[in-house]
Amino acid sequence: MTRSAISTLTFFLSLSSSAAELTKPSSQNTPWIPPPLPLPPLPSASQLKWQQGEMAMFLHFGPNTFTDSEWGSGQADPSIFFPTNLDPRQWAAVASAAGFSRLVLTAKHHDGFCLWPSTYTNYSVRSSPWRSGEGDVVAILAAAAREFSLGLGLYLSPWDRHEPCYGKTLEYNEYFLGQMTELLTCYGDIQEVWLDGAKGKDEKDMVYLFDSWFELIHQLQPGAIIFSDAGPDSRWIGDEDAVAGTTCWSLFNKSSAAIGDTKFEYSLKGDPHGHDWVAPECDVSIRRGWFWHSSEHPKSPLALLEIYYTSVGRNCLLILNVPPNSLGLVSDEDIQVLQNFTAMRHTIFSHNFAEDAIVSAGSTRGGLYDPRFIPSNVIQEGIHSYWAPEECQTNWTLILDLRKSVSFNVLLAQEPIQMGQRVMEFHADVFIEGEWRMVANGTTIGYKRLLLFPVEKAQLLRFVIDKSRADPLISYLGLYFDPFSTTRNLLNASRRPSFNDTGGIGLMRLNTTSSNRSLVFRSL
Ligand code: FUL
Repeated sequence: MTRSAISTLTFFLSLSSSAAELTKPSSQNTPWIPPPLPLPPLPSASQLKWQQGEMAMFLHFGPNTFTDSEWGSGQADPSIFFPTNLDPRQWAAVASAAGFSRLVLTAKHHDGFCLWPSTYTNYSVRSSPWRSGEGDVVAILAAAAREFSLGLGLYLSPWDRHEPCYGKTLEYNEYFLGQMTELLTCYGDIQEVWLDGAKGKDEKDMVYLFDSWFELIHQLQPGAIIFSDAGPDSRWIGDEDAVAGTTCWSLFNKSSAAIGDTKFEYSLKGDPHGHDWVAPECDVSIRRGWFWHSSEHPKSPLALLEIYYTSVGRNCLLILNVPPNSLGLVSDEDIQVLQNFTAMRHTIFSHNFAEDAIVSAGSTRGGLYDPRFIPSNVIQEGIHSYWAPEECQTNWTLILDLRKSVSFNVLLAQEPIQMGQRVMEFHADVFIEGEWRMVANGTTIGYKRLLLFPVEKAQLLRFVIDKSRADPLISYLGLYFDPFSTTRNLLNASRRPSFNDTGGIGLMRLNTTSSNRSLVFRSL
């Protein structure tokens, strides 16, 4: 060990925050220093709750499930919709067992067929033989979600290939908001409204009055997160593979984005100078297509684990599509894959090697007598306790003494995002053979950052924040062992071709200009 390494180590370990040091001496009546100022933009209470949910289950279900198609023409006879064993309770049970916090259903996909008996169209479950036209998939799912304490989200496709008034601005926007109102007033708490910008190449021009939609949604369901290419609450990351940018900010400028005209690089990374908090959401299907097809099979559990690292592990919410089959059930093979995926996450994340670490820091806001900002807060789970450095420091370092040498290959870091997303660059070193050796580095952290690296055996880990928008705050550091993944594929993970890149009608890019408070869409 070099002389400077020994002295650095001795210095940090002398700062370690053992329980004895945390008791404020009674003679010392110095008032506590308040928490640092939050750094805007900040997430709303709903955005915070949404992000802590981490994973949602997407359910693509409708006539396409029975016609073996992805983008239904809108002409399929409603009699085709006849799931003999439809059981949304089973969907909810599967989601709950696999650790999903929400269910998001395609209440209406592009074919225009409504899974609830909308009063504005005959193209719905009401015209199907399922339950003699008396059924309501949204209602049954809402009850199942409540039973399993899951949130409910709904996807109402703007593009409607059945509805005759599609293309007529006033009529269709009235129609759409009428349906939206039914969905947001008849089924209890709706936590997410999912909107996309997909539209077929030769489709009619259509002006969606997005601002009015957003206002109505927030008025009827103040706690709902609105997802679209451009927010306002969560944004598409720009691919359907759930591979977010290794740099991934929740900061964003809504005015720089438009629904149906995604700037992929901008959506993928977010914007460190963004004025809005628009958290990233990654959508991907467990199978190749979004709807169930008898010829398709689920991805492997390992592929899902990789997706978890590149989405949840990069500050995003993962919305994983698990399409019910034509019986109306999640297929056994999908359930098996989800069970193995869950077991893998459990194996990795149920043992944190840093759980009992002695933690020290270069500096601590308010000193070590004030328990609110002490280094050991980073081994308390969650984002509500955190370590804060003294103000005006540039040495932002935490050292974790694991008490014995252990093998690990995953680092989990979290920021208390309720205080703003701050960290711009960081790295982690292990102390091996008398020297600090870097094992991982990154740019953004956000709500959750997972870094996988070749297995290291060490007792000391040094976490250094190299660059930050303001004093960095760290709420959690964990060290884990992942026996399943190889770093080769993960370190290089980038965008893979998505379903809509390769087949079907293809996504049309739309050109957007602003007109008053609504967005105007024109075909390119
Ligand atoms: C896209 C749609 O075109 C796909 O069919 C699917 O619903 C996906 C989640 O969103 O925009």
